[in-house]
Amino acid sequence: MTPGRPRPILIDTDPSPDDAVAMLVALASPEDLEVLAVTTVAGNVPVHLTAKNARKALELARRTQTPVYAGAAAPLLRPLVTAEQVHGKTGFDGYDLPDPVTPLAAGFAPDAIVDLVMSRPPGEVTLCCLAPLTNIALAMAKEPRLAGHVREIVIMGGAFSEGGNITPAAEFNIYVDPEAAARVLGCGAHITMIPLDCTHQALTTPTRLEKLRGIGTPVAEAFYHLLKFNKIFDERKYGWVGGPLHDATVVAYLLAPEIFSGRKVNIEVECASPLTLGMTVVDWWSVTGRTPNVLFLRNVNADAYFDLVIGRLARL
Ligand SMILES: [Ca+2]
Repeated sequence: MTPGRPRPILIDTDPSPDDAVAMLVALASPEDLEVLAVTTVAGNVPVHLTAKNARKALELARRTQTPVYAGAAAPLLRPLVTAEQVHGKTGFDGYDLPDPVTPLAAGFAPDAIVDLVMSRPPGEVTLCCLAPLTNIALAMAKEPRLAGHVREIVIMGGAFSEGGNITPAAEFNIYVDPEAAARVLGCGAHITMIPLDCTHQALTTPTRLEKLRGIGTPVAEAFYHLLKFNKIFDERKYGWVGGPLHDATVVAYLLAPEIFSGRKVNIEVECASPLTLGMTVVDWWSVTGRTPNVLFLRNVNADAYFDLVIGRLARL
């Protein structure tokens, strides 16, 4: 990694609006981040829709030079579970964006991940994981040296004392493909995880949404409506004012790590129990003696986070 050079990243994602905010904040920050590609996977909605939504967001922001690859259509071992109840049938309900005209990049996302990481020197590329970890696990299966070659893997996923959001025990991204998550958490790379404990502090309150809308650009207007649609479900579910802006925390962490805090801990993923499938078992108090494998970010300064996100979106 050359000092002063933007940090190369890959964004693996299943857009819904909070994923798209993460992508656009990264693309609006070329002095800090170089987005090599966006890779999409089945998650919030099926993969043909996540691949479409990623390109919708890039076209809205006029950043179509970033290649978008489509990846896995289903988890490694299990049938796909989606989240249309939160994001609507398209994954992007709440604001009509035109169908994209930019074609998908040729190739399968896990192959592209391997090629883009391995074509660079070791310790360069950071993987930003905003979705079930199927593509990443497949890439690691194809190229076992991948984990030793990345700089860092930053994952939005998991939960500790906050409990789950898809089952009482599990967070959605980990629950959808627990075997992939277990594979990635056990890979030996430098892994940072941003769980629900953290993202549930970062709510799209009316004041923050109005500030976003106040930018007055087409990007701001679209995300004002998309995030407003999203929070209807969350507000009903949690009884909060606003919904969590989960996935943009990953990019915010790369831009401003000082607004997050956490601890290096051991985390294992439950892959067997029907009751707690996909639970991230966080050894916060180090009671097991298992080697810490994850920097687990439990807190964020939410005002600083939204200032950063809104400030960067205002550039587009
Ligand atoms: Ca996501």
